[in-house]
Amino acid sequence: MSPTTRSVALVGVPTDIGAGHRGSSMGPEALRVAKLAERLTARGMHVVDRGNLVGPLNPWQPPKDGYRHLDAAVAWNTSVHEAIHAELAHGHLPIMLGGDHCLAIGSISAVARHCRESGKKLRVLWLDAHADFNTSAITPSGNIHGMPVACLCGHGPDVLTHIGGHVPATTPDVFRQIGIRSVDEGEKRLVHEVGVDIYDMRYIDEIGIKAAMEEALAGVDEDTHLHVSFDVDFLDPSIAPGVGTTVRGGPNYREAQLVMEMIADTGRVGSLDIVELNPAYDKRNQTAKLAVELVESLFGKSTLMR
Ligand code: 6HN
Ligand code: MN
Ligand code: MN
Ligand code: MN
Repeated sequence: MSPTTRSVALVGVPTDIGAGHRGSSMGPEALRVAKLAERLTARGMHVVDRGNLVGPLNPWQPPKDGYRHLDAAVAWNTSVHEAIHAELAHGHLPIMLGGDHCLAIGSISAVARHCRESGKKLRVLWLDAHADFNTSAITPSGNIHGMPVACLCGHGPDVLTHIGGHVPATTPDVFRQIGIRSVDEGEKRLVHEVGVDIYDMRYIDEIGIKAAMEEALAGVDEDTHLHVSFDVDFLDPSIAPGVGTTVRGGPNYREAQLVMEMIADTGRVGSLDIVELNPAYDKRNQTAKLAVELVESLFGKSTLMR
């Protein structure tokens, strides 16, 4: 392995504990079947598949005090935090194979901790149809996958905001949310109040995906650790039906590719979540295959001729 070879660790987290539809627990295996490891290896990366973390089964209970499955979500996220932090501490680039998006509490708190320890600046690119900034007081569903960004910024139950031991795990200014088109009423007020930088679909329609990405990536430099949290429902459902929470009007195939290519051009990607992929809603694993194609672009595969 040459010293410049990126060493990548795949960490499967087979749970749908935070979601309102069952099935994203099958995401890690669908990504393996779609040849994620093989494709990254073909790009010259050194890939190790760590297998799957283990945790509680989904009890499929209604929400209690504004949260569905809070205890189990804490258990899964605690394991994720430790696993992702260990990979980073060893110099590996972790790719979390979700699982639903509540798991970003564990992964991003670990990345933030690693950045504090290594003196890096954190920037999180949150690719999603949703802002995921609900709290128990405003959530329409109680589903914790609608709450991870709020929890990471200190708005949430102690058992989730304290994962990793630093409260808040990070701050709203590190986030750039791209592709947003479904935000609940109370959630909208809260993201404005705390000042999350949101590149919603209306803005992207108006200025174009290239200009939006230039803004989202402004200020990224050699000291920046870029974390990409890729919720597959970011993509337009016409190309990515395999998610539980489809919202029309997302980026099309080429727009999504350009997003990944522009992130790759920075050369600063240090960690990645692939979440909310739901094989129960997919056909012939097409959404997993598309996610793998996009991840290849995120790591430098390009059709560029100049
Ligand atoms: N996701 N805002 C809705 C809720 O129930 O809080 C949907 C959240 C979806 C979360 O897709 O990661
Ligand atoms: Mn190692
Ligand atoms: Mn999400
Ligand atoms: Mn989403």
